[in-house]
Formats: sequence, structure tokens, C-alpha cells
Amino acid sequence: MTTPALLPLSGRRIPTLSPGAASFPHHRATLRLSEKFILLLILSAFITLCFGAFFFLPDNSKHKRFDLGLEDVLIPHSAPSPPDHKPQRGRDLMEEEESLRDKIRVDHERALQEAKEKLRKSRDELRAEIQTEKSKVVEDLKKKKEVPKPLPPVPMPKVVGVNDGDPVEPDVKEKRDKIREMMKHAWDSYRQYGWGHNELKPLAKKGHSTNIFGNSQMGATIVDALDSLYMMGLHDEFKDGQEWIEQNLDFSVNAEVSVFEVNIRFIGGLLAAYYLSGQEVFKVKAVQLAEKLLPAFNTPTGIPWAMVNLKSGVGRNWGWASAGSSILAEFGTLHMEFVHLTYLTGNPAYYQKVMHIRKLLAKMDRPNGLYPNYLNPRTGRWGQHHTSVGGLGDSFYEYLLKAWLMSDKTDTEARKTYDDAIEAIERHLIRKSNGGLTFIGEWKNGHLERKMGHLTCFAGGMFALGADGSPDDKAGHYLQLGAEIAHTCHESYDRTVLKLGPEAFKFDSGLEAVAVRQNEKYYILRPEVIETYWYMWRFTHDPKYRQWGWEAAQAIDKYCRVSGGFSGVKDVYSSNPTYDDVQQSFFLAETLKYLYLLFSSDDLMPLESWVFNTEAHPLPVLHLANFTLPGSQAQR
Ligand code: DMJ
Repeated sequence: MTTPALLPLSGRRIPTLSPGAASFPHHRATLRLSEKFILLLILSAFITLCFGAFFFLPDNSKHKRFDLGLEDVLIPHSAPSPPDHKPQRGRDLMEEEESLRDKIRVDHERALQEAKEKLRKSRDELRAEIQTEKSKVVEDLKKKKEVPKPLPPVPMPKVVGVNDGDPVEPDVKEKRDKIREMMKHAWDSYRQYGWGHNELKPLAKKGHSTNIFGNSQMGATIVDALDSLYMMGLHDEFKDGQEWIEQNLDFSVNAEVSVFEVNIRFIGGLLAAYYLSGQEVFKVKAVQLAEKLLPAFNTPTGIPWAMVNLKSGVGRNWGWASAGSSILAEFGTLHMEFVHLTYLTGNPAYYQKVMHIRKLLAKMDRPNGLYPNYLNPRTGRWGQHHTSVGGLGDSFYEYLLKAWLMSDKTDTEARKTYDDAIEAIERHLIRKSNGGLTFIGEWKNGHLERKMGHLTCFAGGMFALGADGSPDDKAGHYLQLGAEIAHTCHESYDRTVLKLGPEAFKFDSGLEAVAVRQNEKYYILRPEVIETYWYMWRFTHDPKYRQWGWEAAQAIDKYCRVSGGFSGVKDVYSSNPTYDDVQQSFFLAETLKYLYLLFSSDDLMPLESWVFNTEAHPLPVLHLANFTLPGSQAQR
């Protein structure tokens, strides 16, 4: 019979033998026997070799390992000393070798034992074991991700007046309750329709985002709103936001974001939430995010790019900015948050980055003592000579003053830079209109544009805040200037149909604080006018500021409130306005917070202890006279 022979020789299939070969069965059996013999011989030779190698190969313990990246190279420490010269050392070496051999033997036996046990197990048992090990690794990885690295402990600054602030007057209390109700409506709507998105479309009732957040869902409204919720005593909502942040806020995303916006809203918001609540998670997230912003500073001058990709670290500037420039109000509005980051982490990098910007600016020539809004980060030269206390320039001046306040007035360099800048602004940009309204215009290539933006209205509050400590005892003058700006901005509201301020207004050709162009007539829930009312109220207690604030609150509630939240309006001069369908995150961070503070007593967030960043996130005053910031000595 010609049986097909399939011999398991070295695992290879042997082709079916020819009928001729089938007639030599004895020969085949002999072949199998000799093959087995050869195999046995090879195996025993191999075992002998291993055994010999184990005892006679050079001892690795006498070699230093040099990791050259590609492979390990063994280099002897030194030639072994002849035993007759150092007999004790020779004995020591032998003992060392012996104990090493014992250890290897034990390890070897244990490994063999484990292998044997494994072989005894069934396939299913092995599979189950592998599965358990796999899940353990996944769990461990998860835990590693979740458990944040602890940061070094630092003295916690004094945290005072973070809640209550109940006003004694019942009518004021009623107004404050109304503001809290508006906050609840804005938050609940976002919670219901836009949760996790950056912002809310209150009419479409869905999430919204803009390019400043890089179109990734980073929950900007949650982060921006946290401290307002906390101050207003909305603790369940705060907890809800905190949970979202713990579980979802992740910065390892491929998103190109605005360095400035992310700093003022996210880092500022997280730091404030940390200081108010003491919850570590906010500090850890702020630091994680700040790390992602640092590559933006990798420019030839150290002036950061406007945008950075959080994943790749690649930065660039806005296409619309003059000559590829970075923007003064963007790279000049990092100081407060970055000083706090260094304070909390002990990492000098943050502080050094912002101090480098300050030093670089100090060395530059300034046309008429003014700071142009554009600076090229490659060449270190100014772009277009356009100076503004509104958009593109505003918070640069604000942060000079606040750097001084936040340092417990020890950063006198910042105060001096602020004073000099304000002096030039007063000389060249501040004028009185024919109708007697004080306004701050914009300087464009040697020409004053008699136009003021809604954004510029924050300056009233800034002048009042900086009055104390101004040079030549001009405190009264600056408080008066703050009052005049507040009045002008109130007029810009009062001269509209909706009693809400336009984006920009003119003081030209008979026009007094009114918008002309259609694209300047919108109101997008901005805070600056109310912000100035609040500072003026704190410094003067003139009841008109509460009155003006209440007018604005009522107008917002009447014209901007919809069932799905609050929306901006496109034309404040139209009795039948259309909505822009965006609930801006700064409405919850700033507008409603400043209104709430306006109707609270002064012991809520006292200005001696807190400094508000440009997005209204409060940061505590650091007593830097008693504390040296890491990296600060190297700078001086
Ligand atoms: C806010 O994001 C900040 O106040 C910023 O400084 C400029 N203005 C917007 C709101 O109007």
C-alpha cells in the first residue's frame, strides 16, 4: 500500500513518497532512528555549552555599562589586581562572584519552575491569565494618567472675602438676587444645550466655538464661569463644572489656540477656581495647560506667537496682523497668570518669559512715548504705528498696573512703566468732545481718530484703580478721569434705543458717543462698561454707578434674554433687534460677575487682597516682599 508519508521532521511537510520509495520500509525506520540520535547529540552539546558559558564566561559585574544610545558597550573598570598584591580584595571578589552565581542559579530555577507550571495549565486557563494581566496593565496606565504629579507646597496667599457680601439694603439685595437668577439661566441653558462645547448658541440651542479655541471642545464656558458660580454661592453648579473638568478637560488635542485667550480665560479661570475653592485639580490643570503654551515663546526675540498648536507646539501669528506682528494686548497680557504659575510651581520659566518681554519693550524706542499695537517677533521691530487703549492695546496697560498691585506694590518697575504710558496716552489720545464728553481716541500714524470702542471703556475702572499711588499726588485727577470715562460710556448706552452700548462710537462731525457704521452697532454681552461702574462704585460709593449698572442689567434681561440663554444683538439702535445667537463665555465670567459685585457689599472680594485679571478672574495679592520668586534674582 502506498501510504502518504508525512514525517514531522523539523516541522516541514515532506512531499508524498513515490511508489518506489514505499518498497523500503526498513530503510525509512533506520533513517528516523539516526535522525533522533543526531538530534539528541545536538541537544546535549547545547546544554554542555550553556553550562560551560555560565561558569567560564567573563563576569559582567566587573564591567561598567556605557549607554551609547545604539548598543551597550562593555568596558572594564580597570584590569583585575594580581591576587598576591591585594589578597583581601581577591578573596572579596571570589565571594562576590560566588554569591552572584548563587543568585543566578536561584533565579534560573524559579524561572524554570514557573515555566513548568505554565505548561501544566490548560489553554483556557492561560488565556484567562493573559486577559487578567492585560486589564491590569490598562488599569495601571489609566491610574498613571489620572494621578497628577504633586506640586511643591508653597505658602497659600491670604484668601479672604470669597463669599457672602450680602448687602444690607433690601432693594440692593433684590437686584443682586436678580443677577444670580440671570447667571443661573445662562449656566443652565449652557448645561442643557452646549455642555462641554466652548460656548452656546442660545437660539439654535446647541454648542458654539470660534477659532480662538481652535475648534476643539474645551468647555470654555465652564472654566470661565467657575469663580462667578462660586462667589454667587451656586455650589452645585460649581461642583458640576469641577467634575466635567476632572473627567474631560484634556489639553493633548490637535488644536491651534490663541495664547492670549487661553491664558486669560483658561489659566486665569483655573487659577481663580483653585484659590477660591482650594481644589488641587484646578491648579494641576492650569499648569498642564501652561506647559502647552510655552512653545509659543520659541521665537527669535522671545515675543510669543499669537497662536500655538497644543499638540505640535508650532506657533504663528494672525494673518491680519500688520507685517506678521504679534499683538501688544496679547503678549502683554500674560504677566499676572505667569507670575502665579511660577509662584505655585517653583518653575522660574513662566516668570522669566514675561519679564523678558518687559525688558525687551523697555529698551525700544516709542513714537511719542506711545506703544504701537504691533511688534514683529522675528525682527523685534514695531509694525504699523497704531496705538489704542481699546482692542489690540487695552490689557497691556491694565497688566502693568495690576502687576504692581498683585506684587503688594513691590514691583515698582511695573508701576513706573504704567505711569509713563498713561502720561503719553493722556497727552496724545485723551480729548474732550464739543459736547464736553471725555473720550480716548486711537492714534494712527500721527493722526488721532476720534473714535472710542466699547473695549476702551474698561479704562475708567483702570484709572480709578491706579489713582492711589500715582505720581505727583495726582490721585484725585485719575479718579476724576475714571469718572469722566464712566460718564461717556454711560452716554454711549443711553443714546441707543435698547440702552445697550455699541461696539464703537464717534465724537466727530457733530456726533457724540454714537455709532455710525452698521458694523459698529452691535452689542455682544461685553462687560467693560459695567466693569468701570463697579470700580467707580468701590472707590466713590456714588449711587449713580449702581443705578447705571441696574439700567444695563435690565436692558440685557429685556433684549438679550431668550429661552435658551442670552444672545448678543446686532443693532442697539433698532427697536426690533436681531440676535447674533452667541452666548459669549465672558458674559458669565465678567459681565454677570461685575454686576453681582456691584450689588454686593465691599467685603466680597476686597481689592486690598484680590486683583482681577482681564477676564475678571480674581488672583490673590502675593506678598513678594517676604517671598523670592524662583528666577527673579537672575533677572535683576
Ligand atoms: C474679554 O475677553 C477680556 O476682557 C479681554 O481683555 C477683552 N475683552 C473681552 C470681553 O469683551
